[in-house]
Amino acid sequence: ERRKPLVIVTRKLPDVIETRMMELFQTRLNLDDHPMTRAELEEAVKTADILVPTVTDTIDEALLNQAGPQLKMIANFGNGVDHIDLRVARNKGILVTNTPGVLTEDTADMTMALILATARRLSEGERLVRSGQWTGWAPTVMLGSRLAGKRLGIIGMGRIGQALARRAKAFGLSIHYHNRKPVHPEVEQELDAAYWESLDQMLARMDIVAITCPRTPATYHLLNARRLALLKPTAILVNISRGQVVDEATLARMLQRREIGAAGLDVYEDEPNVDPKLLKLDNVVLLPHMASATLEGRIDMGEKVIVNIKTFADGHQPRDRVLEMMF
Ligand code: 8YV
Repeated sequence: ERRKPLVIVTRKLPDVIETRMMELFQTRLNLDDHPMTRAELEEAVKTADILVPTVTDTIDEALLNQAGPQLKMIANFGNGVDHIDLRVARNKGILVTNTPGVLTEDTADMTMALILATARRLSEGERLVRSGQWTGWAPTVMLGSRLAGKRLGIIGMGRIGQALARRAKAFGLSIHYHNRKPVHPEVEQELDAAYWESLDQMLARMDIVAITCPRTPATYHLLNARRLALLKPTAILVNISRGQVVDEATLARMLQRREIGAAGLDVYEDEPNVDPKLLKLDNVVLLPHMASATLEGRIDMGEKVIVNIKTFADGHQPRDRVLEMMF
């Protein structure tokens, strides 16, 4: 029998996943779930055959240069792979996989939740009740804006963007999107979605903008100061992608000056640090990177990681292989 690969998992995963991994592989877990230190990560890449990192692990060139020749695979627990230097991994012959598909619906749910929460001032209303300052119903207090009839612009029409479009349609929003290329005409028709080749033109005309694209070299600060200034002063911006897609400091300043209506954010440029200006604003809804966080989703993600590792260990090409050119 072939030697079982040594798999090092950087964070605590659901128990069922850890148990299954222990059965299948020689597995080293992180039971108390502290974010791995740089020294621990260095040790991991020197000894593991297969590393299972998450978004909290920076797998950069310097780290990969410390990797031993036994490291053959990085089976990421998560979709986004912006924390992994794909070019260096490829040059070193290290296969990278991710977990697409299984977190689509949960993440789209949370995107819709952020749209609702910002448009209808959900967090603000709850803060009012909890503060004890609520003086009772009044006709012109806590007025939000109606979703039905408004325009939603989706940046990145992949799985999550499409799942969001389906939900948003049911709320009466008209669907617009910007993507590197239009989606299949049948999908476009089903979603009733209008393609904007020009992101700038789309931004200027939307009531709500949702960011659902991956963080790649091409999307870093895609919403920079110039593009944020194109938004209507009443616009709502929602981001469940990666913080680095938006210039966070500029966004915070513009929200403070009411040059942008509201923002719903699940991700930040320098997690877990959040621009302190944002914390003081009432027109923002702030979540701690939890858009995919359901128990079912985490188990599905773990199962996907296991299938990817097993496929690779059996000498086959895993379906969720991530290629640098995909980004
Ligand atoms: C994960 C995510 O929680 O998959 C992603 O890209 O941002 C989240 O769903 C996290 O990345 C796990 O590594």
